Amino acid sequence: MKLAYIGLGSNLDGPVNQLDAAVKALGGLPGSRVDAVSPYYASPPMGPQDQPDFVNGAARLLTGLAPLELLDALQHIEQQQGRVRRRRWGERSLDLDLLLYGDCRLDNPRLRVPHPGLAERAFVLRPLLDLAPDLEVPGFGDIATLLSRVDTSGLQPIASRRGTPCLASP
Ligand code: 5RY
Ligand code: CA
Ligand code: CA
Repeated sequence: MKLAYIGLGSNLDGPVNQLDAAVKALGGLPGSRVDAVSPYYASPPMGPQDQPDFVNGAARLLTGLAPLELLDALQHIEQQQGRVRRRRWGERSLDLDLLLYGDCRLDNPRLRVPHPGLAERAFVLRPLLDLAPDLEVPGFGDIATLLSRVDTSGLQPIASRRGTPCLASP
């Protein structure tokens, strides 16, 4: 079993509900359980600005799935929740990113782990810090240092999911 961190994002079709539904779906994956879910944060879009603000969070999954099996499963959940591709870096109902997989580094044509954008994105780093304040990101360093280097001023905690990470019941 490995601990995987999944980035959750949405800016269409009820973002908070999209993230909640995705967490439920993650818990239903074979050989997997959701170990913790971060608070959610709203932030302005990075990349194209002419789209709604995003809601982002992260989930920690204890899983027996291999990285590419997990990627397939994440893409399946995105499709189940109606994701349609409109444009590069554009709006989407659900985006699930495999951010970290144990202490693994992977460089595969379909999958790079740690997620290549992770170190520049406050909306990824902040939920990771909430879940694991002592986290070491393989090849990048510790999570608190990474977060200290990015601008977090655009992040707004979502009232219904503020505070400490929610630990899953056994
Ligand atoms: C930059 C470019 C493209 C950052 C930059 C993307 C999200 C990026 C987003 C999200 C928020 C995208 C990828 N420089 N903005 N933009 N949340 N995804 N706030 O999940 F992330 S497209
Ligand atoms: Ca993605
Ligand atoms: Ca993403």
